Amino acid sequence: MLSKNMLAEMNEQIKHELFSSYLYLSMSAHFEANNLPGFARWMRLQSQEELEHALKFFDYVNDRGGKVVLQAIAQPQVEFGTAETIFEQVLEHEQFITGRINTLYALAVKEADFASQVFLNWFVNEQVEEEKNATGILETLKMIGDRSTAIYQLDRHVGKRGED
Ligand code: OFO
Repeated sequence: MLSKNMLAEMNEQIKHELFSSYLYLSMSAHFEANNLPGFARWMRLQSQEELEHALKFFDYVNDRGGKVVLQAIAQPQVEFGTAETIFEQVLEHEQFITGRINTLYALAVKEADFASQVFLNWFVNEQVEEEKNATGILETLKMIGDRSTAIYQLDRHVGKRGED
């Protein structure tokens, strides 16, 4: 059985994961509208991954005898800037999510909730990946600057996500 505090934090995390999914889908829509289909696809896949993250928490709460209570999800941003500023935002958002996972983990340690620690280990590793991926693309975008041919090529490259 999850503690009252842990249940509240996990329900809160479901909201954050769903918002992540919503945010990245909005970024995908932006890239679609700006003729960058590779980035649009990358964001769409990212959005789907975030939905899976939310469902991992959803299932775990149920497995531990808790009740999932879904919360309101804010409207995501609609207007975005350049690809570089978008990936800056992605990295910032993922750093925020890492902070959230750390908060949950710290609570699990404080409560000697070993099952939640094991469950959260997957997310600790995932956040290392998430930050690494966002940083990698952001660094490339910084190198490219506003050279449109290079942005076009990078768009084709990131659009191959999941194909290897
Ligand atoms: Fe992007 O890792 Fe979940 O939120």
